[in-house]
Amino acid sequence: MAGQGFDTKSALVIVDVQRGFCPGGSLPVPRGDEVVPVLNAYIELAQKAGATIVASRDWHPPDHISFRSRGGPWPQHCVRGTPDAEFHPGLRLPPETIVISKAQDPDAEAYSAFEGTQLEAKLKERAVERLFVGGLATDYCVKNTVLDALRLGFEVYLLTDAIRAVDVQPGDGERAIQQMLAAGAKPIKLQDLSG
Ligand code: VGL
Ligand code: ZN
Repeated sequence: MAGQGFDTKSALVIVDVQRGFCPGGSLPVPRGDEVVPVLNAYIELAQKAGATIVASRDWHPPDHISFRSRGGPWPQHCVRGTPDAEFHPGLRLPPETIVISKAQDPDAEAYSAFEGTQLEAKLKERAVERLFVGGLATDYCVKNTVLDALRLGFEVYLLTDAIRAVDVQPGDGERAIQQMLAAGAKPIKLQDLSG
């Protein structure tokens, strides 16, 4: 037992667990859907402890700069208001979940859930000091969210059993994990919390 569980000064931050990033979606992360049952277990623990629960979502306009139609690296994905942008239907988000919609500016990429959103303000409002971050994808939005959180002074736990990588290049996910840990994130798994 790590003794580092959820409390009222903690937030569970679930990054981009959307249909579009799961098998069958427009930008599928290999085995992306495997994070869903694990995150549901974290959600239960967080709820019991009175922690804040945040879910970010990629919420692009149809002409987003990251799309191939505009010379970007990605197929069109997670266009706001479409089924592809919905949270994975198996993810049991409680009604009080704070939903953060990101990367809405057509002309700017924004991988971090903090970039151009109210996330930092909402966490500060609740006096949250410690974040538990999981979701999709390890090598893009999870990485950038974790690195921003550390820069902003949050204590950050990386949920290593609730992340999956795109791995455009083999090893990208593993390198992203090493980068997050080197920057100060602490790795944690469900079994460390639930004993
Ligand atoms: C993401 C690629 C493009 C992510 C978002 O959520 O990790 N990856 N847009
Ligand atoms: Zn995107």
